[in-house]
Amino acid sequence: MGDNADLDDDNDGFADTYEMECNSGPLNANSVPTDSDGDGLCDEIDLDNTDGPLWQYPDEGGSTPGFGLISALAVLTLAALARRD
Ligand SMILES: [Ca+2]
Ligand SMILES: [Ca+2]
Ligand SMILES: [Ca+2]
Ligand SMILES: [Ca+2]
Repeated sequence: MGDNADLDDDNDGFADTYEMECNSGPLNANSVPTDSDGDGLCDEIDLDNTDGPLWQYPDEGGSTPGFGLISALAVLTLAALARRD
């Protein structure tokens, strides 16, 4: 497969686009993204590098039960705060 069509040019298991986002080398199999908390997202795009492998924010591509409720409450809180001004 040519490099243009290959999503993982160095075959280290991380896609080229992901490696670029994570500041690791997409053409160097020895250069892989750093994932401090092991949740599958490299530190560069992980919103919290210390929250452990079982937690991913929805923004990180995972799904977290209950987050919909939390975010709804956050929106309501922000709206309430905004109205106070
Ligand atoms: Ca790669
Ligand atoms: Ca690499
Ligand atoms: Ca991580
Ligand atoms: Ca994380």
